[in-house]
Amino acid sequence: MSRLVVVSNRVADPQDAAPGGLAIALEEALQRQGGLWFGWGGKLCDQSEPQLSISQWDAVTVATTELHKRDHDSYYSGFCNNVLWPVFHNRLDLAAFDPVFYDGYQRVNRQFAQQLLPLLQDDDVIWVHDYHMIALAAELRALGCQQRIGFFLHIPFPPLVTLSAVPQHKALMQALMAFDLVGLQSRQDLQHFESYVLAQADGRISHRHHYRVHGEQTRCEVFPIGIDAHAFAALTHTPQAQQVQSTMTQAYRQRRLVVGIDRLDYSKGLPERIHAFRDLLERHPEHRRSATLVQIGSPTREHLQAYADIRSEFESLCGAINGDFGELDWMPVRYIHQVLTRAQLAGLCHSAAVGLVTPLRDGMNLVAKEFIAAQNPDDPGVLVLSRFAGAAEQLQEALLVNPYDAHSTADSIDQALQMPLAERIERHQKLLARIQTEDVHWWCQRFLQALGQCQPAVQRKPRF
Ligand code: GDG
Repeated sequence: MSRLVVVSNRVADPQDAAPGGLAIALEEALQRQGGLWFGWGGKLCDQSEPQLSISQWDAVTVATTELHKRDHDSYYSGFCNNVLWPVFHNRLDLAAFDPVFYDGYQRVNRQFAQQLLPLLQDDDVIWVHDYHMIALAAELRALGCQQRIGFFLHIPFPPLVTLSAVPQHKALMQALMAFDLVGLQSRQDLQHFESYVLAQADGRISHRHHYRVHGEQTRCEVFPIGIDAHAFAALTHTPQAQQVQSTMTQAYRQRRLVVGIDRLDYSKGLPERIHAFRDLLERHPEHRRSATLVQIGSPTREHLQAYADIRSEFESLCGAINGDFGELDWMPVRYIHQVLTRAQLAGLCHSAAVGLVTPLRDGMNLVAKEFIAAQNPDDPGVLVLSRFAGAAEQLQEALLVNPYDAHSTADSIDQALQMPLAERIERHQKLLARIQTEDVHWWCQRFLQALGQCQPAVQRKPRF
């Protein structure tokens, strides 16, 4: 079995007591095959050369590098989070196209390639993660790397017209074609990829899942990411989760909980969620005093202006709805700007009658799957899910909503709160079966199997 090399912007911390599903799945694959995890360790350097630190974590070698402060600003805050994140989430209005950002992005991708290359062995299989590293395979190939290189995009692949607003879109897509395998979250992402390749890059489909552009050939397929559904369900039995459940029962007595759990990101549709909840209370007064929205908005990328703006917009909407509808012993929205443990999140999901997952755009959305995993199968809550989340393609038995439409989203929350037990059980059984089968291990194995089937670059025809 080939050794697995995982590359991501950040490396998961082995000391993390509550790693997410992705870190668990990748670590498991790395431990099984033996492997190397390479990424930025979180340290910045000034003038000196970025240092590589290498440590061992059972069968896994962890190699972390430093970034120059200037590169970090232009690469991470600049091109990653001021260009690629907003554009790929359909927010051209929030993008800042400064050429300096792209230079930094290329420098960091080149630095990663230069530092990774000497660590590679001949039959390694390399799996690169996410939008921070689109240029990595091209940089590695330029240095002579011939191992198989796969790429998984965790965020949505944007429509042609949106992507082509990025001044460097041609170079980016050319770089993407240097990967042997490109994995996307949803069929819609694949359609967007295909329409770019066919219409903009003058490419063609050579055979199923294989695309050829200017002499480059890559395979592109859909691999929807999953969670470890059994592990998340097991968290609901931990003391921490049960503490949350009893706190919720005491604090809310007969009230029904509607729960939202998100990083406080503008892609997650948090202001729109408050508009929908307000609409629900206005048109369905029977839910006043009886339903409460508990919203975790965990801090994220707080140094960026767009994130400060979404936070103040969201907090002002929470204040207004509580002021307008709150009573001495009931508030419609309880908003918490903190990071909870995963066990606490599982307990919160388990206590909820409704899970409200309404991003405006999302590659997949793991919270939707975690909510399903955490339910009591004999009395499950109902998932209200945005049809603009990649998860909607798999989770058709959820109540699918258009989050821009407050009125119809409110109607779906009302429907969820009133849904008879038999219907809730029927929907939940189907959803649970799907997230248990198509879990994070299934995702990981399918991707690695497909990558293993790709011909190594050395056996392929010349690229240009
Ligand atoms: C990207 C893509 C794609 C949230 N608050 C807390 C906390 N979380 C956890 C959730 C979940 C994870 O963070 C968030 O995952 P999502 O999938 O919802 O969203 P992104 O962070 O935007 O992830 C996304 C994903 O990559 C995987 O490919 O699904 O579309 O955007 O696991 O539970 N965890 C803890 N405390 C919190 O307060 N411990």
